[in-house]
Amino acid sequence: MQIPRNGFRHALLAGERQIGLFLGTASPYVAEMVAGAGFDWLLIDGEHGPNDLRTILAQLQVLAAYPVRPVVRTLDHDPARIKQLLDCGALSLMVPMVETAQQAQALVRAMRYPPHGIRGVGTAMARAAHWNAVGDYFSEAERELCLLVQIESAAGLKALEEIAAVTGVDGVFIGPSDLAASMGHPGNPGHPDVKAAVADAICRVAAAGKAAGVFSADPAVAASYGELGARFLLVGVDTLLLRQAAEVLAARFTHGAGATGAAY
Ligand code: 3PY
Ligand code: MG
Repeated sequence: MQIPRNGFRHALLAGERQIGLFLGTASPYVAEMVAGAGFDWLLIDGEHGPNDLRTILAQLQVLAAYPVRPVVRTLDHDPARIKQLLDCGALSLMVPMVETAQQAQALVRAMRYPPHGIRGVGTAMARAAHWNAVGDYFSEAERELCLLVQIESAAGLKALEEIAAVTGVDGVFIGPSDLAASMGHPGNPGHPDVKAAVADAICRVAAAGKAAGVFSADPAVAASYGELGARFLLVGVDTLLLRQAAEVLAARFTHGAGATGAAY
């Protein structure tokens, strides 16, 4: 038995654009609902979404039946939590708040077994290794696992080239919301200075030879980041899609707003 091929990682390495959606409801049912919507990847959010190991596992299990590629965003840099996510079968991890090359190197080590890293061995308990049924899990994991680091602070921007140069970092995702806060514009990722910083960061990641990623729920802004060379884009959030659609429907019947259906 073999581990699944990590289509997300191979697509990034081949320079193919990946369009994705945030999953923030912590619900396998919702994950399955959007699994066939047409996105290339789905980001299960373990940083801000109310997820725990079991809700992440359940979402990975339902998504395994679909061609869409799941990526898990970690809560933090903790190697013990990273180990459990990998053992649960997450092939691609996105790690928030990376500000130095040393942090990126530590994350690479957290994802690798000795002698290249510090990941503990527990394949008998690991869905990832199909509970020891995968013949050579150790070398297959080395080949298929994908590490995306998030740069989302002024300090991270300063160290961008060193972070991107770390071997084992497959992609660098710019977080406009945290970057906006770090630049003194909390809640305003659309501020011109923030958009300029994001655009510059995308170009610098691409120039460093790594895949750049970014989020914008504004389709025009997301498209402009794509034109600059962002290879893995998040273009929406399931929670926002549901809340906004619910508001439009409610308003249509309660205040008359949206009665034209123009919001759709
Ligand atoms: C951010 O914008 O801060 C994110 O983490 C996601 O885009
Ligand atoms: Mg962020």
